[in-house]
Amino acid sequence: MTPVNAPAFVRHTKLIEWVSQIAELTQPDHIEWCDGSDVENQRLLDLMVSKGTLVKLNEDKRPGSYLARSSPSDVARVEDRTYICSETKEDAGATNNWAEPAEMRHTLNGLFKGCMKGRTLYVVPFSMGPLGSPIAHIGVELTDSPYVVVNMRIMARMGKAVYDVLGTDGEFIPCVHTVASPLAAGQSDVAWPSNDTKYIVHFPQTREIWSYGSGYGGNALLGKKCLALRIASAMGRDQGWLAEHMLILGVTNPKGEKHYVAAAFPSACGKTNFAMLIPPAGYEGWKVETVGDDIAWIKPNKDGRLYAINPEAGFFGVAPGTSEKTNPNCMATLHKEVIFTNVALTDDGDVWWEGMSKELPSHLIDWTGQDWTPDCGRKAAHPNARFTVSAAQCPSIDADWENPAGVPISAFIFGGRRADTMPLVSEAPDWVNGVYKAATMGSETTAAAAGQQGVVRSDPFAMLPFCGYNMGDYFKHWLKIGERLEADAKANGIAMPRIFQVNWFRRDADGKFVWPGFGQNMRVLEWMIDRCEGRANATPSIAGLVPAYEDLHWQGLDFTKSQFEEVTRLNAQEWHRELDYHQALFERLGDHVPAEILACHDALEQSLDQAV
Ligand code: TSX
Ligand code: MN
Repeated sequence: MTPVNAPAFVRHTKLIEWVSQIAELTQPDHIEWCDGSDVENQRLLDLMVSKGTLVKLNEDKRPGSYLARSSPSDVARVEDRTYICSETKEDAGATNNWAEPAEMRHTLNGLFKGCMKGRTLYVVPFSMGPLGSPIAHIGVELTDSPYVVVNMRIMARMGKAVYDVLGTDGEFIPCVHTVASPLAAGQSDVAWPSNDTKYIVHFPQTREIWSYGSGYGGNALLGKKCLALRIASAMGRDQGWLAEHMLILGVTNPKGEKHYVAAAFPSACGKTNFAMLIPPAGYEGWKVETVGDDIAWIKPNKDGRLYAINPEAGFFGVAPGTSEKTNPNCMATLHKEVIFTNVALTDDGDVWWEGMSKELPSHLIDWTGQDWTPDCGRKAAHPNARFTVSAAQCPSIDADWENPAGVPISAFIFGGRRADTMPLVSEAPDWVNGVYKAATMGSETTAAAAGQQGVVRSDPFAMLPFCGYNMGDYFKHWLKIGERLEADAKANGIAMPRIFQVNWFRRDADGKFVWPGFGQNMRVLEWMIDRCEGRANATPSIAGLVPAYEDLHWQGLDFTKSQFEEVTRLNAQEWHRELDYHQALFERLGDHVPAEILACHDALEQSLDQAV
């Protein structure tokens, strides 16, 4: 192997050796060591405009912004092509695809041979978490996609400064990505190269990521789901911390009491909207500030508290449904320097998507590049269309969002989309019951996703697609963190983080949403903060500790006691069915489910029998 030349700012011998190895395997025409500079970024953007990968948007309406249209066969994460290659199948657990590591290495070695021919290999150094933070981790992604480079620059701290932190022998997580579309000499490229064969592969033991055939989102921006969740969850298990699929927000009341909460929701529950919530009328003097909208890395501190960072630097959010009504902070964030993917293009060079405005534009270019009119019968934007934008541009960004020490977490929130059974809000009586709640959470599949309504799909901790090891062991890890925290908190005379469950999506008999949601969720946040401060009332129930109508504040909203009854009613029959769902989940997960969790289930069944 002949070592490749690296610029002077790269002083890490092992890294240069690894790049040389991968270059020998993948055979790129060129190698570029990215420095993350504005000049480099603009050069790549211009290159992609000239190749048709990007459309430059109207500079007056959307300064510095671009639109990418992916191949219609490359529009989302591919869970059935995602592998956790731990030593044993048991360690990956029932919820992950597993392949024997040596066998998978052999497969990948064959696939990656010559896969970058005719392309440039970009070396992309990035930090997940503020540069140099003790909670942060470094990755280096080798990719043949310039689209990945410009997106990684927004989503992570990317560039030269990472090499300074790495030094000559610092640790990094190697990530190899290819669109798997080699070009023969003279062969012209397509706007969005990809391959019908796709592999998203994780080796948790050696902490490596290999991604083949897709250029989209979590399949290709390897710092996000692959590193910050799947690999990091396994690191957290080994090192005593948590890598979670959670937003982080700070709430401040008019007295100036500030609490940070971390919240996990499955997809299509409006995580980004909640992270950027604007307090409604009646909440003058309150503030909600955003630390992150998707991922939290959380470490127990000696003081007995949990401290969380957002490992990301940007938002890679779903565009459809985002509007001035649903999320004004997000709309403001998108005013400049955005990369849009698979949204529609307006005639004046701006973007549009379903749900952005009530009035439909009379003409658009849709996400496939075709003419679109309101009566054409097709969607203008793909339902999974995305924006990539710097978190620093968010008007509600928290002053401490880049604090290397993280922010102290007062409470966890777990939620799902449920038409019935689950009340608006409940609190777990203790940590173990909180872990039970999170372990058994689920969401109704939307009609679009499953072709049917009302089917509850379990999504423990909203981590089903993102846990890099056995889900039962993951529950155990949460219990262990709780035990450690309980001891440290007690010694320091401080309260444990509380664990809440919410449901913004209860429906009445006519199928109408009963809870107004969005900014009005502030009322639920207020109750949680008051619980943390030891002020608010709660009553035990089968769903945990729940507020009565009088325990929430209703200033500024006309919401009657009977409406409250609709969003909080507990029904024994529904709960019997619910506990059956939990039983089925535990059977599926197998014998790694902790005994404490099974004991919670038994206790719930008993109290349900007694209550009826
Ligand atoms: O994001 C949502 N949140 C959290 C906001 C802080 N959404 C959107 C989910 C899709 C991504 C919600 N949708 C929420 C919610 O709290 N609630 C609902 C359901 C709902 C939808 C519309 C109305 C009320 C509730 N009302 C009107 O349309 C007038
Ligand atoms: Mn997510």
